[in-house]
Amino acid sequence: MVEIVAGVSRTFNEFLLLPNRTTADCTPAKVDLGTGLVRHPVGEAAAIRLSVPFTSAIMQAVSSPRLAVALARSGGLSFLHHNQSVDAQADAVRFVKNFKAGFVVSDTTVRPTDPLRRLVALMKATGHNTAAVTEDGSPHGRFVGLVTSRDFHVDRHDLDLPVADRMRPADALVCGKDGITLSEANTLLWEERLDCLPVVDGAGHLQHLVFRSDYAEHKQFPGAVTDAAKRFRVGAGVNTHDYRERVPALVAAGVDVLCLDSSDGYSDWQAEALRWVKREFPGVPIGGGNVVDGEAFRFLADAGADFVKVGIGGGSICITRDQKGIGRGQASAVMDVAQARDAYARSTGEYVPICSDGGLLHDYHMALALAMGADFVMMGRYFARFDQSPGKKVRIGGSVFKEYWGEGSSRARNWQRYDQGEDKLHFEEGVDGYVPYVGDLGDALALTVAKIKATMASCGAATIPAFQATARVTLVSEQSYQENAAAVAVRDTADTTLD
Ligand code: RVP
Repeated sequence: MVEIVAGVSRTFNEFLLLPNRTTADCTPAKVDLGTGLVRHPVGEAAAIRLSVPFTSAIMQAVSSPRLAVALARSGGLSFLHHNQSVDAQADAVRFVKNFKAGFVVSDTTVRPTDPLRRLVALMKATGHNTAAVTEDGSPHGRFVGLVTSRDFHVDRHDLDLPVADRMRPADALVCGKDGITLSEANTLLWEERLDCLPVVDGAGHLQHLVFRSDYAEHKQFPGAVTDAAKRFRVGAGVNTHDYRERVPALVAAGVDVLCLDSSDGYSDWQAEALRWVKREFPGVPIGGGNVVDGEAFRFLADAGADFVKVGIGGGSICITRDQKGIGRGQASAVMDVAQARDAYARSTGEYVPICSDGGLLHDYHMALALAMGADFVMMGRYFARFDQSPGKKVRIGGSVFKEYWGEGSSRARNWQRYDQGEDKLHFEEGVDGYVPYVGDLGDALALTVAKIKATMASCGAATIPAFQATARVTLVSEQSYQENAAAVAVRDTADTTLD
């Protein structure tokens, strides 16, 4: 006889937060969105913490190395997708780990013998006014000098002259030694009144350039998520098929945290993969999922999961519920799993964070997910809208969009994830579409963070654990839901009219 689980399966749209008393010291500026990413003893801090509770989805259309850098810089973390070869994913991890904020590899580089004409063309192509001069014209060639657009004038100088005639030679320049920290480089820039500091290794080869004009940007991201060596942290998705090859390569590339990625994580395959990783790489945290109830949470936590992802069928591009009839309203799933996490913490002394994954359409949904017990959230659609996501920008009817497709769509051809081995009949669990283009990740995330801090201040909570402990939510009636939808429609029409 089928069991009917008690309670209705509810989504975030059905709830609103009630304000609690806001004490004088609970201002948005004092709200701390820091959160633990991985399993830790109750009462202690997690080995990896995020400054803001946001991770980007394990998806081709979302988590590129470029987005991973931007998100870690803003205080969150990306999980680079595994729908690519082991080597390509390891390279992506390496890109993020080797990325040195403020240190750029020269993209405007010439030989001393090149004519100024070539330099002018290159500057036009890259849009940069400072060029490195190296012996062979490569970004890491032997450093010979610097030349900027102030060193010559297209009307005053013969453009057939060699660059060497107008450049400032290396021996007349202040250079940094390879290994210099960003703060040491910035000190040199200011003390020596430089616009650009070339960083050169012991053999005289150019490594990076540090620009004064980037100084403000380096100072802007105090919450960046970095490891002990100040490198950005990055995660990677793995599957239950090729983890024995994939995980060692990702670990060798320097990955900080792994996550098993499956639309249904309550399986013996996940438990086996978790145990294998814990045995072979005990120092590398790994999450599991996705699940939608407490029973599945305990199963993965017992198998060693360092965090558990919650959500089946709620993703904006997901059609798993239509195709397989499997899933649960995200609000109900998060609340159920959060209860199991707390019970697990009480009985074992181990806190295993949970992540609400998918279906967060509005910023207030993120606040609801945290209030209902999520330690952090994972989002696809939200991040796919930014400059840093890999999808192409397209113009449709006067508006700009970015491509966004599900990992279960035929475009992603991620059959490994859904293939059950024997059965070669495939069906799609995701769709291929567009999301409105928004611009820079850092700018948009700052606005989202401001909104969530304001919500938490209204609810009288200055930290995520306090929010989880004291938040009160109410169910909205169908009537009030309709009224709100009507108000939103009026506002959206007004926005359009203003355009
Ligand atoms: P959203 O943020 O609502 O776009 O959802 C992203 C989540 O959707 C992912 O983290 C993943 O769990 C799920 N997903 C990704 N692809 C598909 C699919 O093709 N069905 N679903």
